[in-house]
Amino acid sequence: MRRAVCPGSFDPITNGHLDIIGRASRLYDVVHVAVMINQSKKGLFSVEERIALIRDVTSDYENIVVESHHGLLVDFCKDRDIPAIVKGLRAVSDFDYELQMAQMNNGLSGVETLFIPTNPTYSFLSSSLVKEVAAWGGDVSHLLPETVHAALTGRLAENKS
Ligand code: COD
Repeated sequence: MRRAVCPGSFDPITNGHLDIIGRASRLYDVVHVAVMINQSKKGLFSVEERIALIRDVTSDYENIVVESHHGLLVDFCKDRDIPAIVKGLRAVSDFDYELQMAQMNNGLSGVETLFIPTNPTYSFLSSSLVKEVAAWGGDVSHLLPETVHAALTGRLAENKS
């Protein structure tokens, strides 16, 4: 079985993430989507909420498993016998840090990182930008799956009241 992981914060999942996950699912038998827990960064959504949203928007795929992990990504890979990390590359600005992480992860455990070029429609898209624009009332509905957009709108309204 060829396995890969798509890791991230996914706070929340965007169409850019979903595009990469969908493309990875055509290349591997099983794709693990790992919501990496960073306790020093308070998210807009809890880890459980992020997992529920990802499960909802990937429900049409039969080979995607959604999980969370607290710790090193290489340990997540080791525990599940995953030899490949799949990342999306948006722009040159992503490259430096992604290269550092890929080389560190390879040096730590031999795991390989494969980069998929972003769909140009989503090359500017990040969860943080979407949250910022939505918080100021901008329309981000075309950048998120429908359920995620509804969850984001709801959460921002809750936080305002
Ligand atoms: N188009 C294409 N791909 C995209 C887009 C887009 N518009 N947006 C995001 N992506 C892809 C990128 O590959 C990105 O890396 C990934 O989705 C996740 O994005 P985010 O923003 O949700 O998550 P990040 O960048 O905060 O994730 C960083 C990790 C959590 C993966 C990283 O910090 C990590 O591996 N942490 C675990 C601890 C660890 O092992 N640290 C040592 C690393 S060497």
